Amino acid sequence: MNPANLPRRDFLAIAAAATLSQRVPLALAVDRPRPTPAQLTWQRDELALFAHFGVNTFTDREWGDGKESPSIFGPTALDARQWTRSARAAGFKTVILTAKHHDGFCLWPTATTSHSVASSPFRDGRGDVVRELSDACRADGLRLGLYLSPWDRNAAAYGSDRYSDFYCEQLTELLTRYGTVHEVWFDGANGEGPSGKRQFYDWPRYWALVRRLQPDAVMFSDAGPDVRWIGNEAGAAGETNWSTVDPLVVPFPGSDGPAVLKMLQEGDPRGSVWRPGETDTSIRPGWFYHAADDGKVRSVENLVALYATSVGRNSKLLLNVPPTREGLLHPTDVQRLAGMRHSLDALFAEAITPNGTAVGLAVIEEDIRRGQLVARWRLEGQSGGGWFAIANGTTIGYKRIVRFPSVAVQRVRLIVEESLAPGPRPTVRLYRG
Ligand code: FUL
Repeated sequence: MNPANLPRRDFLAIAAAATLSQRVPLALAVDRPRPTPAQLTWQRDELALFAHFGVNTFTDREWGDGKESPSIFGPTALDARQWTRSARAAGFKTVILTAKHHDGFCLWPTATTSHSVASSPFRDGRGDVVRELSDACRADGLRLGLYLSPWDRNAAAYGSDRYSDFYCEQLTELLTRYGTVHEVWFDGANGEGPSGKRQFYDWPRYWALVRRLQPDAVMFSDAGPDVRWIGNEAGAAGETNWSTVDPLVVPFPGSDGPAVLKMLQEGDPRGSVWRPGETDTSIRPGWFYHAADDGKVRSVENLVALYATSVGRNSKLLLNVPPTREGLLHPTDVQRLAGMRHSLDALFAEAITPNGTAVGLAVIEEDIRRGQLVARWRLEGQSGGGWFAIANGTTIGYKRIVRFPSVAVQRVRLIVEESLAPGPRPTVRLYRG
């Protein structure tokens, strides 16, 4: 139900409730952090596909130790177009590839180490998975994202000052050879290297390099700087989820502790920077493909619920769908992705105007170009007599999806009970659910 299509009395009821019930503002809306164009595009995309692929695919492990021989990397039928076509058909807008995972094996022919596809049987040592994926993304109109694990269990330099140079060289290759890279994905994993030492990561240097080479890319990590980890790998953003954070609470990836976790999950209404949360989780129990998990792929119902606990809680869903040893997305996974799309399309096919019909699902949205303001809201319905609450919550942000027991109502209105500042009225669309 777009407000423009509302009967006039409902429009007035919602407008009045939204403006009159706001509490004393904490600040002017113009002072609030707002998304950059790249952050806005990132959020509106809603869905990104994660592809964990590498030597672990062939050893059946989740974390390689860096001692794997490149000779084991031999996908027999790799077809990156099959990945991107499946992703696109399911409404995903970006594919993020593990260009290098903790084992250090590089999926592109890097000049920094021989521990790469160039030493493998894949395409007789002339293969480049990053190139094939970037070409496929371009062909199917998808964005490309790359994950370069800072933890490298193969690199001899790991644990020494030289490692940052090595890491920056790898970043430079990835960010200069393949055209536009839209997201650069950093995790904070930090373990012992071959030298038996932990590594000091020079995050300001890495981030500055990415900004220089790909100014429009968003950078993901616990600490952003552009988008933050949501704090778990189970697929659930906080029910309260601000896109603003206090950067001092999570200064670098790998920061730890209860305050960090709360900041990742919920953000901070008084936070000084815009850093929305990305919810990464896997369609299978692990991140890498294991044939033994073929019967444990998330169901369509589960994926629809996942959409609601991520995108529907002001986050973005990064769903991992790991390629098999052939180098293809597994048919079961592809079928579940298509089922998810079909179910979401059916669920949101037609917004309804109540008029006595039962509603069971609402999609509430703030215009986040103006920042995020709503701190508490209540959805009310009216059937015959007075108004009664049908749902309530805290934050809204880009999108809040709320399901409630179906109720027949004549009209609905959204009451904004608490807002950080006066701002645009959130929109409400209703569905049968
Ligand atoms: C973590 C890694 O340790 C996991 O293997 C996986 O890649 C996950 C997405 O990030 O930090």
